[in-house]
Amino acid sequence: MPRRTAAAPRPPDRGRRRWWRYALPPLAALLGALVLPPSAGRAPAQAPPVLNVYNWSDYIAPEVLQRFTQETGIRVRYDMYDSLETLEAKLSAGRSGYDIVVPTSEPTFARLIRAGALRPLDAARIPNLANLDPALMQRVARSDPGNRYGAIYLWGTTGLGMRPDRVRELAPDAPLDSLDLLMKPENARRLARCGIMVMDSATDVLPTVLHWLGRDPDSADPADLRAAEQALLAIRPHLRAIPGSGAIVDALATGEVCLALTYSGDVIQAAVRAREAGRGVTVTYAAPREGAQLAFDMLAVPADAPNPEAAMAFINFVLQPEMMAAITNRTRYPNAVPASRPLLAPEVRDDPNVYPPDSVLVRSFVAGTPPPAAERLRTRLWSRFKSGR
Ligand code: N2P
Repeated sequence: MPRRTAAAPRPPDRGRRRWWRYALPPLAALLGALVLPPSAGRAPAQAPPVLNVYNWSDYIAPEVLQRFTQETGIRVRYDMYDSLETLEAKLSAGRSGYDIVVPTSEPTFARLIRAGALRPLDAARIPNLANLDPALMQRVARSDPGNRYGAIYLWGTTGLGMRPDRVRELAPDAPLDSLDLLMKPENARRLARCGIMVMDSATDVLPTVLHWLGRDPDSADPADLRAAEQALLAIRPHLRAIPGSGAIVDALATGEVCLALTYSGDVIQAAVRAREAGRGVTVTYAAPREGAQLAFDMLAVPADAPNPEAAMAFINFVLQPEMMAAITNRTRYPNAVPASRPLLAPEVRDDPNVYPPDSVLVRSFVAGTPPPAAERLRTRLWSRFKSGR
């Protein structure tokens, strides 16, 4: 940015001073104040430090951000996304301006590490890394050997959100805990009347569909992907919409749809909101009995983060058991800090849809990272599904 005039040497004064010589510096300052962002003219020492967070929607307890600012003096600028595709597009353009992002361990976090787009965590500044469950951190070491680039924030499953009373009414013989409820066209056809949505994310939906078909969720085989496309196109006419996951929380909570394929905690949040609204809408979650997709979402720092120190301080702050408990209580996603468990509200701690029991975990799977060519096929498949062709 060009420096302003103050430091420029002036020609020696030849006697007749011109008014604009005096007017120029204040005018420049005034223009600068109008044109430049507020922090640009301030000395760094005076500027309040800012942490730029890019996180999933409905994925924080607001009081945690307030406490962070109170205790550290660091202000938080907070933006949200509701799919891995949106996050990845933003980060791959570079210079996102974010200090904290929350990619899923695979494929997004894995790809970001490989692309050099993340900065290693500064473990010396994050003593609370020791609070993380080593067994869970071991599971994400496949994408991040040695756990150098990320700490598990929250995790969860992908499954079915539904209004069980409406579903039973319209499809009495359909199983409530199986993906057949959505993926068998005869079920989708009957439920279309009360509204079905599938979240808009090839990355998070295709592995679930492939797994339901009995194929490898990470398959790069065009035949497998064609089968998944056929299955999706067969239910496409019965879907009300394929919106971002954020919109599905509202649609379930208000009763606008009776079936949706989306993230576990989002459904449970919708169930809580529906109950609180008291209008007779009941929402439940089911992890598919065929085996649920399990996802670990990582606290990570972009390589070009403007304020990496604040990012490390934030990760350390969030990993305190008390903060993690507040976040899980609010979002209904499980965390990876065991010492937070006794601090959880009993109805959250004991909800098998929040903390899946072993019977669900043994059948679950974690998606991998398809090679670029397969990724391109998946993206194209998904746009055909969305347009219904
Ligand atoms: C938050 C969804 C986050 C879950 N609304 C993604 N694994």
